[in-house]
Amino acid sequence: MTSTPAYAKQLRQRVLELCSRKRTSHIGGAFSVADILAVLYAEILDITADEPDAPGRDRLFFSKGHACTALYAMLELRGFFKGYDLLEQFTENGTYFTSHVNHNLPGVELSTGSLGHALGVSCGSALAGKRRRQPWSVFSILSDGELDEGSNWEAILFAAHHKLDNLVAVIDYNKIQSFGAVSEIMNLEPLADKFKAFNWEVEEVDGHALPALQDVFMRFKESRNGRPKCVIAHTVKGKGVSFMENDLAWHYRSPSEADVLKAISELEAV
Ligand SMILES: Cc1ncc(C[n+]2csc(CCOP(=O)(O)OP(=O)(O)O)c2C)c(N)n1
Ligand SMILES: [Mg+2]
Repeated sequence: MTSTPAYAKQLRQRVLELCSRKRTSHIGGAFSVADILAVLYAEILDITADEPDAPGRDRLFFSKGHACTALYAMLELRGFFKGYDLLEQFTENGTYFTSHVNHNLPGVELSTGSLGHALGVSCGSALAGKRRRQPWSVFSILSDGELDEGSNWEAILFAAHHKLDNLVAVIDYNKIQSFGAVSEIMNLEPLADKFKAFNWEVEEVDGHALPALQDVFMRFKESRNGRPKCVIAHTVKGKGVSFMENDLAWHYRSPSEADVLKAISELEAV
């Protein structure tokens, strides 16, 4: 069986390959969320490639749809894309592997890319689960920049009102959005206090510490205490490749051949 660290490493390698081969962007945000996805798919979510639409599955909504390469790579590693050639088809006309997340693909709950929408849909899914007395959980992965969207705060209010304790929001808090630092463009702090004031249970965690992620995800998944949960995952945009880390340029830039060689050697050394 593949270990969680191996998933995280293979995921980053595949993201690098996809972004460089197809000259696409958003590698920084794909790398910041890589460890979160690896832990969720390897250790937490009750989802199987054999039956991606199983009624009793856990639901994962990936709101930061621009970082689609991370989700696609993870689903591919978990066997969801048998019969597809992700590398060949990614961004090509007429395929479902669009450059923002596409729900026509197996294992994908919702098309995303227009930021600020998945948490509201996650609330609907969680509410449906509770009303039907279903045991499954809903995870919703958001970027920090997209918390500027007012629709999220409406969903945050709604989730607490409806006691959606089967909902876990995960914030990929990499401190950078498309045109600069989150703190300069629209400061979120004190972020944990904001969620607490909205009556959510909140924990902050190093978003690259796999055991810590596993621990909080598992506890939050199992807890049914009447409160929605938020994991604020402190991450690094571009995590894993030194010259991409904390550099805004890698929100847009696609890696050249020389960048790829350098990046591969760093990723292999882990
Ligand atoms: C509603 C909406 N407005 C604008 C954009 C353009 N856009 C793409 S990514 C992005 C922000 C990127 O920063 P962040 O949300 O923090 O994502 P991450 O750092 O995780 O890549 C924006 C504004 C969009 N996708 N959706
Ligand atoms: Mg960000």
